[in-house]
Amino acid sequence: MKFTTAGESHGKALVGILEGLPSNMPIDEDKINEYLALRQSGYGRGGRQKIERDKVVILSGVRNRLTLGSPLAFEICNRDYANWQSVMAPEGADVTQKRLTRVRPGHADLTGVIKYAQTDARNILERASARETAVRVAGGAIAMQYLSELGIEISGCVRNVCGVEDGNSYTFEQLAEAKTHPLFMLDESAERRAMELIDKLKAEGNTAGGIVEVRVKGLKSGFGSCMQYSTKLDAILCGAVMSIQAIKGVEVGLGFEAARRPGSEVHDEIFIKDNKIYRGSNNAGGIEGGMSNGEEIILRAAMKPIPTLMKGLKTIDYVTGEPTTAAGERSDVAAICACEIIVECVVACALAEVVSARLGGDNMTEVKERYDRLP
Ligand code: EPS
Repeated sequence: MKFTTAGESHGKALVGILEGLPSNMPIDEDKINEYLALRQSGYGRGGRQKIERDKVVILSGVRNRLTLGSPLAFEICNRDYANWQSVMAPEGADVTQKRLTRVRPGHADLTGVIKYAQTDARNILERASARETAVRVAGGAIAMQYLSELGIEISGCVRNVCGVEDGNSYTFEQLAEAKTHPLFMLDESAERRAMELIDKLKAEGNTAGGIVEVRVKGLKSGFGSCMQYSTKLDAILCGAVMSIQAIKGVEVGLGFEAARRPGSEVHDEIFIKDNKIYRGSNNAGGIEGGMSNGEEIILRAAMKPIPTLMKGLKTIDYVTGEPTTAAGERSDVAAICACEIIVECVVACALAEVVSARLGGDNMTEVKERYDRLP
């Protein structure tokens, strides 16, 4: 399975191509659109989300709601393009408008203009923008449908917003409720404090990041491999999550905490009862030796604060070389709920690729039979 995306933030549309799906897999467009709407939701979002109403348009690879086994291409239109056509149109545009030269610290602007020999950071930010994550969510929502055919489910919640933490333990089933909360936080007291903090940061022209937790249930053991570094499941999943805009760290299971504890308080002891092997805990987060071990996969990702601050950080104008403050376009204050959805979807894509590489199978029945036969 292979997934490619294209599209600029204020261009005509975002486009995705998902190759390698088996045939005869049901595709539920409503579920894709549900995930797209969830990505747009959450407390702390900015003005752009009032313009966009993301909906997937499937262009190929599906007939009568079933995959054909051919590349599945789809698009999500940018409604904002109507306001940007004169600046962005591929067939001719006024590129003297909407120039961005006051490069933003923490964004791709400065390194991008140097690397791609541009004088206008718009030619960089349009692609570096987190708008691209809409198409990754649509692709991930399709990958989730593949995994769900095998009984593999993905869920998650927000754990921390700019230092306000929810440290409680939740079962996988409890996580489903998180998406009904304004900040996807299950601890209502922490969520209230986080919302107050977002209000305060907004008033200051500031932004917030946070930590999300995403878990996978129902994945059998043995996915990924201990035989070659590039095939290790933790490396693949963490690499995929790190590829999301603004992600600065990923943990598996206990993560960094494992380094602070002795071995006896980290490694999950193994037991057997009624001929069934199980572990007494899941500090490994479901992955040992680069392979799934049959327990829940537990990942946490840290998102840095959004780098477009209304109050503008110190920078230079790249063209004049003069010190100035960074461009402050309209911006989200926090996009941590979007981040949670995106991490789920990116994990779904990466995992579907690993699962399909092991199982193969040209049609969904064949794939299911092969999965069911695994121990
Ligand atoms: C983004 C800047 C903002 C966000 C955008 C990501 O866009 P604009 O400059 O148009 O206001 O709203 O995110 C989305 C549009 C989206 O759908 O998530 C950035 O610079 O990364």
